Amino acid sequence: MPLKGEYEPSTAQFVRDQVELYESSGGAQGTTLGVLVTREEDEKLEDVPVVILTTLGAKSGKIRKSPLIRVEHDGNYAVVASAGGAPKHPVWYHNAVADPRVELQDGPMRQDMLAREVTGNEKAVWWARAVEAFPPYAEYQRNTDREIPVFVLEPAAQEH
Ligand code: F42
Repeated sequence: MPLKGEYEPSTAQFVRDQVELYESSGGAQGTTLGVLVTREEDEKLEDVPVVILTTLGAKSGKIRKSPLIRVEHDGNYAVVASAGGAPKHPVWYHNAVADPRVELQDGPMRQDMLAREVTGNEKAVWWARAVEAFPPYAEYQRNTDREIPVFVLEPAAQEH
């Protein structure tokens, strides 16, 4: 069931713009993040796939949309609350904790998901997948004492 509420764009212009391009193109444009990535000592510019996470504002009740790196495995996804390794969690983290009902847009596909913060071995497995998709995550974690949270998103129909 799609989340209901008034959309409140991000306070960050590049984020607003990417969400706008992603959604207005039906997931055909704005679906990557150009980033310098080092893999096995080889550094090159990659267009890393991006998804759009929609959450309900934990305080405002408004619809919030965050472009995040696409980390997918067997139809489930992980989203990483890295905020570039900042000392504080991104605000959308608190939204997903307060209400696990989220929407995920991956290219043209949009689905209702349930977000579950993962820990321990399950987190380690997804963290490895996330770093494979976006190696800078490893550096972000090295550069902050904050433990960067990971949510696993499962299709809402599979409610346990
Ligand atoms: N951020 C990540 O954390 N991980 C990623 O993998 C990632 C990839 C990525 C790719 C492309 C791109 O363009 C951006 C990317 N980002 C990534 C950045 C991401 O999209 C977010 O901008 C970033 O994580 C910061 O999220 P934020 O939720 O802290 O955004 C701020 C700027 C923001 O919008 N703040 C709003 C404001 O008005 O200040 C509030 C937003 C909000 O949700 N408010 C809640 C409400 O109730 O409405 C309050 C919740 C509460 O409890 O305080």
